[in-house]
Amino acid sequence: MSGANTFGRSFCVTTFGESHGPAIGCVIDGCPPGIVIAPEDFRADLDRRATGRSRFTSQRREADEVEILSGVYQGRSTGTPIALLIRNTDARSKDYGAITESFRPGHADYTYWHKYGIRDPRGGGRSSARETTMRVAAAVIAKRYLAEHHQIRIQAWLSGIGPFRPQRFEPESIEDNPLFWPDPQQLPELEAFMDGLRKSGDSVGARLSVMAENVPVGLGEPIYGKLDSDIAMALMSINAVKAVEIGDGVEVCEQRGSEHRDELTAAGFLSNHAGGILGGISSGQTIIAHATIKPTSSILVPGRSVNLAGEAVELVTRGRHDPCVGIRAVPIIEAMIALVLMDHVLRHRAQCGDVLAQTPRLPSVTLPPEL
Ligand code: EPS
Repeated sequence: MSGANTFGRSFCVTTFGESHGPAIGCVIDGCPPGIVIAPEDFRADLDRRATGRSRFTSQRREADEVEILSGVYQGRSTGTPIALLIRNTDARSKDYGAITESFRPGHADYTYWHKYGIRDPRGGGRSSARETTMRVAAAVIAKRYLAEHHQIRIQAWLSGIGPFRPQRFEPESIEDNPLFWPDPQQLPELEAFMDGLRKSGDSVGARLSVMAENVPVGLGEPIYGKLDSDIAMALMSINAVKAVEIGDGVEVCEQRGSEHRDELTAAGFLSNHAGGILGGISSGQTIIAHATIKPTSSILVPGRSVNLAGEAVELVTRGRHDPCVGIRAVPIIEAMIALVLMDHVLRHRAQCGDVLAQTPRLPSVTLPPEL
């Protein structure tokens, strides 16, 4: 398959559209029939991802109204391709006049230009964070199916901004603040940091964590369809992600086997260093993953670059940009986990739906994530 704009093997999502084109959209093929879907069901997650909802994000204000073009009849999915469309309503392409002839340092401008020999510089075209809107929309349907059929619940949060790390984990406060931060006591300090950053015209990176509870044992297809390799691919495919970790991630370098292994008892696993995946297959424990996102490259701090002729230029990116694009990635990371799990639930049912294991499944215990 050339082009690579389709994700998943059984629950297949193709996204299309550019940041400043007339619309963005997706086609979902392989969706089970009978799922209740209405345009307003997309609102909550699209709002969590959207720009312009707090002073810590880009001030572009998109309506993000979803039109359901096909695949839904009388409010239920029919099993035929579901096409969703969102029209772009607040693009301001003149902001991009300065970069049509040169390349933002740290941005995909340079690589798109050399790969395709043509690029849509307006809003970053397809390399824009706008592209992630349709991932979130498609995942609303996946999340609903996973919740109804498996009681799977997915929640992400910000687990790092620049030098800050949460000192405590209070899950109920994640959705109560615009930074999706789990430690409310740190918010005044963090908000002051973000305000200072915005005034300086610079940007900062972020780390995100996500957990999926009630995932059944058995999802994932070794060797090349491991659940963790598909999660890694899904998270790394989000624009600006530079690192992905599962469970204890890079911390395993310092661990002993006796420490890392998650011991089994009849009452459940005693720890979750593995992040809910053993040998590429879900263990029935909570799935835990992390993604680290680079600082946005569209910043007001002047930087050296070259123009199309290869001559030296100094570049400042004006316009409406995110000082920390990672903040808006919380629902995006949840969406990608939902799409991977949805795909694997359907794949598992197709191949192994008849398998009966003789050993009782260990109860799933949700342990507080390591900070
Ligand atoms: C983006 C730059 C800004 C953001 C945009 C992502 O776009 P513009 O320059 O057109 O105002 O607002 O994000 C969205 C519009 C969105 O919906 O996520 C970028 O360079 O990635």
